[in-house]
Amino acid sequence: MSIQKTLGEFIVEKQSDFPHAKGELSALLSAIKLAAKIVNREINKAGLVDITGASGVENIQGEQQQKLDMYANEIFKNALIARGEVCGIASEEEDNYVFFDNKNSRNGNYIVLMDPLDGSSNIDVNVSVGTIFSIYRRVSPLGGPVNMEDFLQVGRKQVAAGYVIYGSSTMLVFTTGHGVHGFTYDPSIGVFCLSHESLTIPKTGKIYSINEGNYIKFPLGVKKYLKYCQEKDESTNRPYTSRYIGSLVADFHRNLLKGGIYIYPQTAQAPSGKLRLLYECNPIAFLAEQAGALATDGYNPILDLKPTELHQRVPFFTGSPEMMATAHEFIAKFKDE
Ligand code: P6P
Repeated sequence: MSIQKTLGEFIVEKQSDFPHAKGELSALLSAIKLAAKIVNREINKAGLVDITGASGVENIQGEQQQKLDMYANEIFKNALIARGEVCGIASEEEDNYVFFDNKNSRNGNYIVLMDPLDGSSNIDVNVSVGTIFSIYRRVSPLGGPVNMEDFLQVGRKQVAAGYVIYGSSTMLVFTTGHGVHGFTYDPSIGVFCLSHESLTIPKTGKIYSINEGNYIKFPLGVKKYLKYCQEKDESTNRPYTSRYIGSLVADFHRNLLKGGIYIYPQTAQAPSGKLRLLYECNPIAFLAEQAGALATDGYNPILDLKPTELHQRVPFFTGSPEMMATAHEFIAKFKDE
């Protein structure tokens, strides 16, 4: 029986892949690994203890904060503070960025942006949810406070990014710019084991993921692309299959493995779409490009967009390159209608 490589062993083995890191990025990823195990434990018993459901508090997005959202935020924040490599974080659950102002952390070289529990409205109905994280080197002077410039870096500057998916099994999927690698959690021994090395998305697929309930509000090009997906044409394997569970991490992960496209477009009411650039779209886009997929706002690569504010939203298209090319053609063709 072969013993799979653990995440810890993999990080040590790939140490030379981490730019500048003298083991710091490795320690940072280990902190994320620890926090993921703790959050996983709480999610797996969420139905048993009073930790599901809304907390009665709204976050800056004006969304009902779920208790597990806040719990996950604290767990990841504390795990990162404890390690000293991180000098500050930004989070969907925090109105502003947080400076880790202690002697241990203020010399940290890295900042982390995260969505601690994405898709959390699914928790109460036992549907997969996820954590998304994005890691940059700080640009502010070492030893001093972090500032907004640290957090508004363009996505291409990320040194690492990943997600944890709490699903039928719990997986941690990450990249440091040298491919995308997936680790499946084995709770019987408490370790993440390498299960998907060098993940690469199929060039095309048969799955499209979008909330079709918003159809009448979509731009014409998106509507035309959806009709294209639904038409019968055996030569291009259509009609495609619609799969959308309202959890970006789960929808992206499935499409990464099977091929597909995920779309959260702008609408007249939400001209910038819904998903947040810094801690949802940028990390997923880094993973996407590392896995041979594309990630755009319908026109430009997500990773090239210059952020202007912490919680800004962008339209988000990501998936198999051939499906993305076709979607872009429809969007370009009907962009002025
Ligand atoms: P809707 C979850 O709130 C999220 O940010 C993504 O995980 C998910 O894909 C999307 O929003 C779902 O949004 O409007 O379709 O419910």
